[in-house]
Amino acid sequence: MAMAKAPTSCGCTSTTPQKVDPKIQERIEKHPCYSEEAHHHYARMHVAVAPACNIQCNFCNRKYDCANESRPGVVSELLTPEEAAHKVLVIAGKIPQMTVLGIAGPGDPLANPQQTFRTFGLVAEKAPDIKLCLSTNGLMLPNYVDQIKELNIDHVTITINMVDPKIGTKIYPWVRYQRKRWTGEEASQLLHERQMEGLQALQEADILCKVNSVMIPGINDQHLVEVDEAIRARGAFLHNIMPLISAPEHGTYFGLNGQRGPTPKELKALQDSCSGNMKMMRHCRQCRADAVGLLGEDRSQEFTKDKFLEMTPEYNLEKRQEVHAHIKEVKEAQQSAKAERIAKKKARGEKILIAVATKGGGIVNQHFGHAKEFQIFEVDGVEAKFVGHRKIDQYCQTGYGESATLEGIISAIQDCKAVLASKIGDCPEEMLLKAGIQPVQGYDTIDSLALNFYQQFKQV
Ligand code: CLF
Ligand code: SF4
Repeated sequence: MAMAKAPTSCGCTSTTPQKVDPKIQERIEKHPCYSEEAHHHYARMHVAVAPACNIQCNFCNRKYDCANESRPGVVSELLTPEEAAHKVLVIAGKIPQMTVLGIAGPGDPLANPQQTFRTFGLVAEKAPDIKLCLSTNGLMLPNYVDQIKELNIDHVTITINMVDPKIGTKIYPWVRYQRKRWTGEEASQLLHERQMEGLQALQEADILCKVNSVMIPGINDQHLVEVDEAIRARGAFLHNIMPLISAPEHGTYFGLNGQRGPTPKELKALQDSCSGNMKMMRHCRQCRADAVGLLGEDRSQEFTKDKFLEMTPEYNLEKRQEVHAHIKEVKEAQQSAKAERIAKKKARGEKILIAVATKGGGIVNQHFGHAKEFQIFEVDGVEAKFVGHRKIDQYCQTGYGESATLEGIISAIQDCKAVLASKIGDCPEEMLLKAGIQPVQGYDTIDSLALNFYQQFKQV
């Protein structure tokens, strides 16, 4: 997708709209980015087919993937549309819960329209149950909304970091449009107008649109409230405010000039002030342009070009539908258990945070030492609500844990009262207890283990 190279894993909380029209619910229920609930069960994949970009963002270094949806410093292997379609069919067979194909770079997909649309066309023809998703900086969007609609691309993300061109001059040094290089306020004015026009056109075409914004402290942080209002007024379905990730080694203008990213607290405060009664995405992981798997996992290394080109596609629609039907059953059972509990209990207690090691499915099913992130749940005795994630270094890499790594992990979850994992070793158990975090081992639904812990916690 096309966004500036900057931000990264947002440590955000996530919310799918409280009340969503059932028809829209159907359109998002298997999309892990558009539905927080779906992200526990369904995976997405990206194919890196779009190398060129038509703007410059101050948080981007062109040596790496588009930072609008990627972690800075990540480089993806470029694919042709045919290679990309082959990869999609391979992964659709191996990971049947993969329901969405996104094109998000490494440059801007709409600055590479032939490659982007050819890839989507090939996949639509061979794997009709896979949702198509596109992410762009928006400059060329108005030109392509008809083609997007024709190809049934139902999810489009635009990265919008400003609606005031004066602020834009601090983010975008130039824009290339109609064979001309635009600079200064004119460049940001043009980008802004094209983004708004594109957003409006998506709404008129009934295509679901998410807006990503990179939060840049001191530049657009306060201004993003205005951006939020402007995009919602034009029909954006979801707003994803991501933190700028900026370091000198990324070689970006911001990185080299000491521009800092927001703290998790600043990010959350801004997300809260924008959330109102609308949808705010808080479960974004700022993926790579070749990401594969659940949002919280990265399986891209299993499917590098040398590997997937040797694999035979085993796409099987019937088998995929069976897997999806099973996921639906599991989700429904978890939802009805939750509804039952909510109906029984009236008073909600004090809220506490709990860290969870999970490989997805709404289950505590991962060893403490294997986790690369913890999902964070806010528990009040009635429900356990997903509120974000914390990336960590994996404790157990070679069969043994590193004590320096453990210290880092504990400091990342020090505001949590407990950590839930399917197994926790003696050493981390001891250190967690010392830090005042209760280690809880079990293999069950997150809801069930989190609420059991809450009861014990309140009794102490
Ligand atoms: Fe990919 Fe983006 Fe589509 Fe999702 S990602 S193109 S909407 S399928 Fe998702 Fe990744 Fe965040 Fe993007 S977690 S960076 S929001
Ligand atoms: Fe980089 Fe272009 Fe993406 Fe901006 S839109 S982050 S310049 S690739």
